Amino acid sequence: MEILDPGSPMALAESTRTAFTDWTGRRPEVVVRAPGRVNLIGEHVDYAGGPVLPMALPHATYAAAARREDGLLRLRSAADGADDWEGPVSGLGPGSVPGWAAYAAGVVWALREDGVAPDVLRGGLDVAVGSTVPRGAGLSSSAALLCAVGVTVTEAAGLGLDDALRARVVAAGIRAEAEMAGAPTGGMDQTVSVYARRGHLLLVDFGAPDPVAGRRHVASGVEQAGLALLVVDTRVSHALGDGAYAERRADCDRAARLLGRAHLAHAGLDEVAGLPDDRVRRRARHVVSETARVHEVVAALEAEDWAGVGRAMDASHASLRDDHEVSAPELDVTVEVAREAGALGARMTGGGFGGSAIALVPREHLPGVAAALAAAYEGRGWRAPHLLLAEPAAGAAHC
Ligand code: GAF
Repeated sequence: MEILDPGSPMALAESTRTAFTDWTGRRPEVVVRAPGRVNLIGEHVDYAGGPVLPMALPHATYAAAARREDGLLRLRSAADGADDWEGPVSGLGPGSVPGWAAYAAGVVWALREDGVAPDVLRGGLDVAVGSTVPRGAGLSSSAALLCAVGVTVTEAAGLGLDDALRARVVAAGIRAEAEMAGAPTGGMDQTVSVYARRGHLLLVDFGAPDPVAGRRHVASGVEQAGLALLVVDTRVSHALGDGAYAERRADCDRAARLLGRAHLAHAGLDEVAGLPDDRVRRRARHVVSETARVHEVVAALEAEDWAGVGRAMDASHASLRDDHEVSAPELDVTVEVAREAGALGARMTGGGFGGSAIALVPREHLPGVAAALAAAYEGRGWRAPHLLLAEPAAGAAHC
């Protein structure tokens, strides 16, 4: 079974530099790395004002860039089938850019709208990107792209990436994904790609009045405890994913309105039980119960109670499968097989409807879990899953 190697950051930065030079005939002025992410727990709660606990992956997107003087944005990706794109920065706007380039151009547009780096964006930019974040795997290849390009803009302007500027890059990434790429995400993915710290999970409370106070780095301790976080990419991505994500958001917004709550995650289970519509009630129950599980996991991590972390992961999966209805058969089989083969807990991770699962596995059980997954997939006639090891990496920075 294939283990997806994140590659060496130095080698990947160098190959992105070379790709840029081969394409433009000049040296890039900046090279930036921004990671994909995997979420340990706190799923489908960011858009409902709840807490999340993701980490950055060592798998990342690399972007090399240099300024221009003619107002053009030119984009190139090393990904298979990704066409080059170019157009004036001044002409960017929702609906103006197709495909992958909508993300890269989108963040440039959103930064320009916010007044960040006006000189760089007046002059234009050449940007070449390459990535080791698997696409369509629920591991935020899009946030990695958004944040990598966003930070190349701020770096090209010579701006120091302080906390306030990071927040503007995150906001531009969220806006670009919603308005240029049509995906109304909750903000977890862009936040962790920009703010993550090596060896740590990032607790972000999307219901906190102050977003800075709502963020805390939590030491992982997984590796030191002889455990591993195994990510299993089912390699299935269900087409209904996009519309269904927006439907979940709409159900949660409705529940919050009915309860008179600014943030559904702040409601109590008793309140939610009184909601009139069965589907909306189950969606709300997921949000409220998942919110409690995030706090349980933070406490369990701090107490090194690994069985407790595993139990909460299992309960999270059941809630996402039964109440929020965002799982998929491949994800359900993956978590069951991983547990039977020795995982302490397992759950789907990310938006769902396919994509990836995450399992907390004692290191000595890793080969057994991999073999059991290979057999289970083969027995069902499914393509073998891809595996990767989630070792918490740092957030976006220049290379
Ligand atoms: C996707 C979204 F982009 C996030 O904002 C989050 O809602 C996640 O699905 C589910 O937890 O990754």
